[in-house]
Amino acid sequence: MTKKRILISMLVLLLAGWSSAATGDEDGSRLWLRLDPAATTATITGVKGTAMTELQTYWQGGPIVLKRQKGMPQDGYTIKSQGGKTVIAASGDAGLLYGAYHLLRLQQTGQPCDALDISEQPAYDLRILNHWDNPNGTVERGFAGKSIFLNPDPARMQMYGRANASIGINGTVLNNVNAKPEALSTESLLKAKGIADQLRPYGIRVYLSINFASPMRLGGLKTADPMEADVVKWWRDKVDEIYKLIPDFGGFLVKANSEGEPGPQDFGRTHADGANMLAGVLRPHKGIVMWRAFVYNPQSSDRANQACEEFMPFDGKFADNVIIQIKNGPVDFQPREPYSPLFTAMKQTAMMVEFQITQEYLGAANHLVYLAPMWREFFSFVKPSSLRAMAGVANIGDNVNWCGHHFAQANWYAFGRLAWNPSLTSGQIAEEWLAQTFFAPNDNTPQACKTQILDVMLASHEACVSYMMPLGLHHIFAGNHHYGPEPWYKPAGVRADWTPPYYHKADATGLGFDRTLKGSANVRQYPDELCRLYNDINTCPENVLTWFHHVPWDHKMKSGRIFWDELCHKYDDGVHQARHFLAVWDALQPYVDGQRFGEVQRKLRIQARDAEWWRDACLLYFQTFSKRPIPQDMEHPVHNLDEMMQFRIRISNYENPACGYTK
Ligand code: GCW
Repeated sequence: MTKKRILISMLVLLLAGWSSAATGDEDGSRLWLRLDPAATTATITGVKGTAMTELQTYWQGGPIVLKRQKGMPQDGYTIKSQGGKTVIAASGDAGLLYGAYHLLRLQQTGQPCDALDISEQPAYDLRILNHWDNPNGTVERGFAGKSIFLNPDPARMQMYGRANASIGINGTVLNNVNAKPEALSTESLLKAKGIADQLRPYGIRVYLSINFASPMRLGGLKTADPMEADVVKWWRDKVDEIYKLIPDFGGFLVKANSEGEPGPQDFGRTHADGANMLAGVLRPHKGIVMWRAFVYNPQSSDRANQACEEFMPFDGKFADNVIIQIKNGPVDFQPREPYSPLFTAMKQTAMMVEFQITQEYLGAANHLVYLAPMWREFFSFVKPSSLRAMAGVANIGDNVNWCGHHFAQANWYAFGRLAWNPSLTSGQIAEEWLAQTFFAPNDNTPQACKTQILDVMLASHEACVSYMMPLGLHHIFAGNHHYGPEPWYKPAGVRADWTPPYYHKADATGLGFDRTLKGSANVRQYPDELCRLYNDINTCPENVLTWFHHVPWDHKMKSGRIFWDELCHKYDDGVHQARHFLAVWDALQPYVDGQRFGEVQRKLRIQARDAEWWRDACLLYFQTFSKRPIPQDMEHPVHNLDEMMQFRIRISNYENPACGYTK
């Protein structure tokens, strides 16, 4: 080859490389941390550790000093520009790490980094992910593949550590709350130790879910009665074994006497007896017990009443290292629920909220539903300062993109950011996530496109509520997989509180669950002012109307429409919004890499079809009770009810719904 030809072919190669870097496909595996290693290593001095390594690798600015400073709040940090340097100060390694990620976030979102005077501290000391991962690698309500902890891959664990640390998450429960006794076998503990060792550099402690009957089923004892000395001894020995392996082990998460899981009530003891016994053996090691309030039995006339009924008698009776972990709503992670009244009823008990990041009831990993607005809604009722901690049920699996849907990563991100600071707005969080995940500071995406996709995120939760369960409807999902609509589902032999008719109570007079003082009196569990508000059909907010009332089909709504017409319009609005989301995304094609663009587009198409499926199935079914026409001024169903009732979702494994509704 002549010199000239060599030069030309080099140029061609260079250009090819350059163009694929500019438009190159991305698989989403880097999450929001799409930082490229810095070309030259910046001068980072001071405390050595993960903060220093991260900055040395990714920081593209001037010199940084990492400084330990006594007396600062746990995990808090300051970042100050001083004499040409940036000084990050914190009392410990975790604070320095959070400060480092703060700085990297500024860099990645293109913000000025030269005159900084930042001071941060988290709202909660405990910011914890709950993984519902099973020992065989499946993930309950997981839609992103298998458990990342099955065969923990070091590179993946490192990325998991970095991602969590970058948003302030500092704890992880490694296994499902439906826990197998084997979770505490020596073999499992050794595995947990391996994971703990990999996550420690990122300030993350590990916790385990336990099976309350472990002393019997693993230890061979005759009982698991928390008042029996040999049971207490079994737990003490087990806990000692754990702390020998994992000196900074966080503690236990417990689902007891719920949905068939064993608990202290099986031995004639109370939740307080059970929780306090475990708290006692963990206390010398500074471990905690997170005891879940998600308990209900099939006999009750209103499942929404039960957490208060079961837990109020024990308010003030739990040990100080027990935290009661309460789902945000009184039933179960529905698209919209009022807040769980236990949060305002309990006065002398440490509480934490459990949000569900994985979209069990929100379209799995197929629908774009940004959850920050839903969580912020919870905080408009429950004061953040009344809580001790925050937990989120993870949406993470071994899929290349971690969460199954590129936009589901935003929910992991938002959970961490809100656990750090629950008063951040949904918009702020979405904007910074989008900037890091999709748009580089100097890219050429038109501002209008950026604003539109931000608006899609912000509207997505309400849209999903509209096309699935507007106006306070809840739990009208298909049995088991909870993906599509099945408001008619009521097979013989299934307990009533697992079937939709228990919740919607559709009949010739109207729709909804009467939880007023004349009904199940659930309203009484709320503070007086809210009780009055919810109890009266004319003052009850319409977005929870059928949650609290059996609403007559002709009830006059604020819009002037009758309830039936309003319901129809809500469903239809939801469908139109879902289609609009797709249109907004399509306009982004020139500005997003091909792989992620295509993957998101495919999911948005599923979402738009599913929205139609929801609308048609629910309206046609409820119409058999309302006997009223679909209003003329909206789109009419394009399916038939029989077709909808016969339709079975085509998924071999319901925990991984590959596709939504298609004919
Ligand atoms: O929402 C229900 C889920 C179960 C889950 C349970 C719980 C882990 O359908 O899959 O079990 O709640 O939170 O314990």
